[in-house]
Amino acid sequence: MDRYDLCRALARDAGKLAHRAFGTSVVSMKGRHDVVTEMDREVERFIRSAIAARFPGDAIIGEEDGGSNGERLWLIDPIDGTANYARGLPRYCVSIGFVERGVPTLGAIYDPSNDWLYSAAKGQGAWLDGQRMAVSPIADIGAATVECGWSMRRPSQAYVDLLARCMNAGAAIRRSGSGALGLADVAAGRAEAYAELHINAWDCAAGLVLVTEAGGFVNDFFAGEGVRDGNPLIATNAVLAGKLAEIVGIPTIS
Ligand code: LIP
Repeated sequence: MDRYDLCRALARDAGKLAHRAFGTSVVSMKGRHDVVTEMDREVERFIRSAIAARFPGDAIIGEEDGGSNGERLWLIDPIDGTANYARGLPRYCVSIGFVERGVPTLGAIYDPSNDWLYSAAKGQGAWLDGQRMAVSPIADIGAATVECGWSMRRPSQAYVDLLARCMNAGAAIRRSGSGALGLADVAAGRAEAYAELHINAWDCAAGLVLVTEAGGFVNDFFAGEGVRDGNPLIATNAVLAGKLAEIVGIPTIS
């Protein structure tokens, strides 16, 4: 079993484990509007042990138990959209990304509520189960839907200003509570863009591969200390990239 096969199989198996406690797992708070459940921790342990058993030399960083960087690095969000998961809202996923020497090369996102497996490997396209995915061709920001991810990691006013810039440009706005599924929607052409002022590497590593392999554009998220500290993120098609970068305030397009 190679790393891509493992990534996909693990995302699905971990998602089925998570779904057993959907809406019922014991909840605690890591901070304001920052939810964690007992199942987050159990799922991350499940994923970590499977990776360590097959690829013991690889590094692993997970949302709940951290970890250290390495040339071959797995980035795990055991439950992305935890606030939705905890309340029984069917908009959450397991996200597993793999980064080799700073380049994201594998990704799998499993949505248990729909039994949808999104996957991509560098140079092998992006897939929703057996269907090839492609980003939306819409080139007019005034006809675009932009999902604006949100967390308390940036000031509320900065988020309000982001929304205002998107809406003043004519875009429709969405915020669904799962950054990984928001990126999967861009890869599937269900939204024209995903933007967030700050997102963590484990939330987006898999989705970055999905979007690029679906013909889309992402900023250089892993620049600087992106793995350790996170970064701003835009994911869209090539035509809207410049406009999105201006709206979000990402200084350069890589
Ligand atoms: C996620 C955040 C992300 C946000 C998502 C989700 P989770 O956290 O880290 O920035 O846009 O909506 O809330 O669900 O993995 O704790």
